[in-house]
Amino acid sequence: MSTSALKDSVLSHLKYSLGKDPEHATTYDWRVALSLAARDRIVDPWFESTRATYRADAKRVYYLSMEFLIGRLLEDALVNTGVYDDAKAVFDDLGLNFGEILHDEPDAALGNGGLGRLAACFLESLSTLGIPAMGYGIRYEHGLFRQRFEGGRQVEEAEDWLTQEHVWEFERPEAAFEIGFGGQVYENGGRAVWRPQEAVIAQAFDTPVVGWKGEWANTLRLWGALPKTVLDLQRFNAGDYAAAAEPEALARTISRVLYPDDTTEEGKHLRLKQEYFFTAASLRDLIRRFEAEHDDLRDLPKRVAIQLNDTHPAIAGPELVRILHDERGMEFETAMEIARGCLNYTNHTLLPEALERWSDGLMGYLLPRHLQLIERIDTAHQTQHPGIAIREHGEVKMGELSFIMANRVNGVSALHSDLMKVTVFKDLHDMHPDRIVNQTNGVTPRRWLRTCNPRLSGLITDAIGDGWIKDAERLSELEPHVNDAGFLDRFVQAKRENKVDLGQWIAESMGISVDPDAMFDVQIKRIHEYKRQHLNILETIALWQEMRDNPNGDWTPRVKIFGGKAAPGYVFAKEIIYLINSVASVINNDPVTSKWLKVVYPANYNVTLAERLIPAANLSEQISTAGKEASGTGNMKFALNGALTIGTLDGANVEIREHVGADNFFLFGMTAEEVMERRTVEGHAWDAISKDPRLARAVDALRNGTFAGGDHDRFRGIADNISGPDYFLVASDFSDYWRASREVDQAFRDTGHWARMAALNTARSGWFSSDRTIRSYASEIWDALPSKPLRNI
Ligand code: 26Q
Repeated sequence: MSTSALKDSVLSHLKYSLGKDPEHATTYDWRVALSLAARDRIVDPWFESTRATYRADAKRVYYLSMEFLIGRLLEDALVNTGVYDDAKAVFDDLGLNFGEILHDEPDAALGNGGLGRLAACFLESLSTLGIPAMGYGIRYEHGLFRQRFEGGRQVEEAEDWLTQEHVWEFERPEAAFEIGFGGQVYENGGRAVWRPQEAVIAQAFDTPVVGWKGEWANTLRLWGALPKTVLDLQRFNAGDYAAAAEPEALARTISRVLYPDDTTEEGKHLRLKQEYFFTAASLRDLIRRFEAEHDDLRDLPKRVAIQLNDTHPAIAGPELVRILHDERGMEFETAMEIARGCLNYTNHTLLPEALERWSDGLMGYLLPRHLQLIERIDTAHQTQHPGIAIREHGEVKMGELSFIMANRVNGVSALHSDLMKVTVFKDLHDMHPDRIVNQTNGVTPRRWLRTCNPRLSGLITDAIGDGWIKDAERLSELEPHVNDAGFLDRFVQAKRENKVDLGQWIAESMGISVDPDAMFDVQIKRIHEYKRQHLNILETIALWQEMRDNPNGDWTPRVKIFGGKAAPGYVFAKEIIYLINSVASVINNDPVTSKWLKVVYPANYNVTLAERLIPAANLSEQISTAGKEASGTGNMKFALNGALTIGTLDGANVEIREHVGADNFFLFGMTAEEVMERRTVEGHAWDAISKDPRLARAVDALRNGTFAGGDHDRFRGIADNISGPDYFLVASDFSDYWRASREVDQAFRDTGHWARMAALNTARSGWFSSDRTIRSYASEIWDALPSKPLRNI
């Protein structure tokens, strides 16, 4: 692919696809023209992948997920197809700002956080490995809300990524299914027949997902909801225009918005509709594909592996049984066996409030036949294994249903999988001791190192070649280089330049000046009590207080960077946001401490902002209460980009520490076991506060109005929580967090040693590639083989 051919292609799309004269083209026009030119290069390998899959009659993997947090697609597509440098040359040549064109693309924010981003990394790895796979989800018109701060408080605004043309997708009007809801179940000749009361159409929209070097491309198939009848013409003719448009509005509601809540389960009617809508459409689609080539549905488990991303698609179990038993006449027991042979379930949380349950009432109303089948599944299971019920207190427990219907159940880090066995799924695990397996999460090194951090990846490639991009464990070849002063200098230089870029962006977008030689200390993730952003801000307050006590001290300069959204209904999380912003405005305006300490909280954290922040981080904050963060994936991205972690023994932190070495990781806090014990100590928070005067003074600052213009009540809620119930043990972990933070300060001053530790983090993080994770799912869960690479570019 030459630069001139790419240029011709861009200009031709500008002219013939957009109808624009280069003289009058806007940034948007250029971006769309380039995207179409890039897309052209993906279509052939995409078709070829599909053909190869048919030829090989290969087993297919279907990843069902309510969320795919894919972010921007253009830069990734250019890098993966190997035309990034050509594209840059084309735009340099045209005298246009290439960076501005890339940044014009809106984020596809079809997810809340870790679970959705994991699905996106998995799709990319499935394509890089050449495993025939398809991601199934919902084409939300409005992705995760946009966050603004007004006077320090979070304000949510609707996100509207689809108002601009989404160039990456292909609409498939021919791939459409009718999905029913409600109604009654009748008996007909000994068979159950479900007659839904209403129905909508699920229509497919396909986006190709290209792997490294453009060798293979899989499909992300997202379902949009359409009405069966667009307009009620009778009502329209009678002049009742609003009522006439009602069927369309009702149907479209289903794929209208992403639920912006990632922990508290809310029993919303529409959410269950969304879950059934995309699950039922996906199952029908994959069965149609199977039946086009095979005639015996009993072979389904040999040809198809279905992965349920959490319980959100758990209705797949009863739905598959319904199709096989009610619609195809298979014996119930056989149908169960076939369904179980295909289905697998990934659990992403142990938080009891996040485990989905649906009331019998709602389930029976929306999915009457499924409720009957769930009862039957429950009874069948209890006959063989008494003591465990899927239904309890008038509710269906989706975790139990998923477990029982799954061939394999997996946790997302070693600790989390072990905890599943002794907590939420203890009884089921005792009955089915082989079912739970661990699959520690991973992240794609293409997006999360190669693309987002070109300086560091260039340096790595200079040192060891570019084999690491496809085989991340080869990053270990960097180890000998960490003793080479020249290499370390360049490593430090790359990090510093990333920090300068970020500093400029912070100055321009927020008006805060930061010192690029200060430590960039970053905590980016959803705002949650268990993730403990309030522990971080409390330590910031205590540090600021000590700096003011001792303004001639030799303090290590820090920029504390926060990023993250709170669920709109999560009051405490929103209080934490308000507190961080309030602390920021006091500290950033204090002339006494301004050369050492800044607090920066850019609004609207998303995938694109993560790509900007992670390459510039020195310190990664992974400080959840042990036992609460199932895995974390941001933690892996930071380590890969040469940031050191300050963290608890939670989720994948445990494994990161094992890989990078305990000397290159700042550990603090109670273990999961100690956490459980500590909670039984009466007055644990008060006890911790009374033993640590620093903590007492920081909590007091929340109560005396220091950060609230003298208002004593504004942060009383947080203060009372930390010193009272403190379920997440902020107070009890504070002293050790303070100790570890000061060790970090000391370590950062020894720049040579810090650089070595940082480089070792990069060299030893290759294991956290999602390629490793996907290979392991393929061999231990799916029994699916990578297909041969098709071509090399
Ligand atoms: C459920 C019911 C109703 C409404 C919303 C939900 C819902 C939505 C999203 C529940 C949970 C989620 C998302 C959970 C999530 O992102 N979990 C994270 O998954 C990551 C990938 O495995 C882990 O790394 C994180 O530790 C985990 O918190």
